[in-house]
Amino acid sequence: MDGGFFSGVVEPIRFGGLHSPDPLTYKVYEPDRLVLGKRMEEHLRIGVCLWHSFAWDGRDMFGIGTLDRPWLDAGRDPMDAAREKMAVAFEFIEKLGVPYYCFHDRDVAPEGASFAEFRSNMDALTEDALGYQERTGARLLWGTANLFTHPRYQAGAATNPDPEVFAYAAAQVRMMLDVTQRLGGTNYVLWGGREGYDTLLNTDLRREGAQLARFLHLVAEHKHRIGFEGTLLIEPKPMEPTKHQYDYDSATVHGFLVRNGLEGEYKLNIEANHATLAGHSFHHEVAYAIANGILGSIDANRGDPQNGWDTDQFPNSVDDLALPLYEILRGGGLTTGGFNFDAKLRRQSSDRDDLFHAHIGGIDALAQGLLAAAAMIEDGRLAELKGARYAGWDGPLGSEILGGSASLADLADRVEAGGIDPRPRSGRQEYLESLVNQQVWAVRSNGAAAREG
Ligand SMILES: [Mn+2]
Repeated sequence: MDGGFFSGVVEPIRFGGLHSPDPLTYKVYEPDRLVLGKRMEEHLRIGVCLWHSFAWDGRDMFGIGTLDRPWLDAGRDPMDAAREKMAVAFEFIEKLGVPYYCFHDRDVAPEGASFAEFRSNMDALTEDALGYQERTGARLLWGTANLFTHPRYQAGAATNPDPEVFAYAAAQVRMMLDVTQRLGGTNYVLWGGREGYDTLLNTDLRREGAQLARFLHLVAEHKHRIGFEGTLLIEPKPMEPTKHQYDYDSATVHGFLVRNGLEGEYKLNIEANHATLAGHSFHHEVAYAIANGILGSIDANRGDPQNGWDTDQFPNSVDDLALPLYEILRGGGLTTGGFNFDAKLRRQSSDRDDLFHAHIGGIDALAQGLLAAAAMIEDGRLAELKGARYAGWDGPLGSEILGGSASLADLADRVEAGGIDPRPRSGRQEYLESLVNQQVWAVRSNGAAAREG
């Protein structure tokens, strides 16, 4: 491994343990460590995103770029710059030692002067990506199409008032489904970038809902036509950039899918920061998706509790990650999905190594959350107490009610005859919360630290 762009990182990042003084080591993440009988790497299926890390230079609405991303300079030959960007991205993924990456079409390919030129750029760069995958072992977690940056998408893609924009979006998604398939991607994501509205004064909700359903049907049909075996995912988000996004949260998307005959075709890509923007916890969104059989993949990041926007920060709270991971483990784990770091550096984090520190910290927090979640599973009390709370539903009365053999009048008659007289029982919330803390803290003191002795 030569110097490369990230010349401050000369060797792949390895496990150093909790007390390692070397900041460029994993403190908790050990890819081969077995957790509940499965390798840590296979539980977490970590991915690096190309957009925030390599296609964004740190600009915000108040200032120009602060990050050192020379391939983004205007005036560079677009294909040369695209090739340099891809080389640096794979250098990073290889040095970080994670198995997956994710990208939008526009993160990789210059748009050119026409769609045909865009497609030809994409084809050439897909060939390059195949070569890098072969050389580094990195795999594609998911591909997606950027249907929100170009001005043609200012009023949405599938939900645009102009059907020509719908058609243009179809062309991009067709191309990216093909590319994702060629690269062996295990999922394809649709994030409704601008599928929403800024004002109801110019928006026909009924039409836009029907357009979105049609689009999702077309994508699913094409997936089957080409034999793409990955999972189609929708990424909920309640607002930003539009005032109201249609894919508001997990429950809204689930309802939309069921209402439009799309159940079974799509699962969810749940983003932690989008959950909090929707007024939910990340835990809630994951638990809802699992309860309804639609959890697909995770965009790992966090918001800032004092800010109401999508800050896309790297996750660093084990407390916030342990319970979603507990739900995922209880639900049987991720299958085609993974944990993609849809997170970006703060724009003052302008050293090249900062991108490593950000990912190492996020990966270690996930690994520690995984250990805590596994401890909760092994302890068993959380599941036992929840089960005991519903035990009556497995008894004769519960079975009669759910089995449909008891009518409303039957139940009323039994209550009036005095045979049913329920008493309130404690939900034991504080006790349960303490049980969770006990597992999180126990892993902190006995887990990774003890392994170094
Ligand atoms: Mn995302």
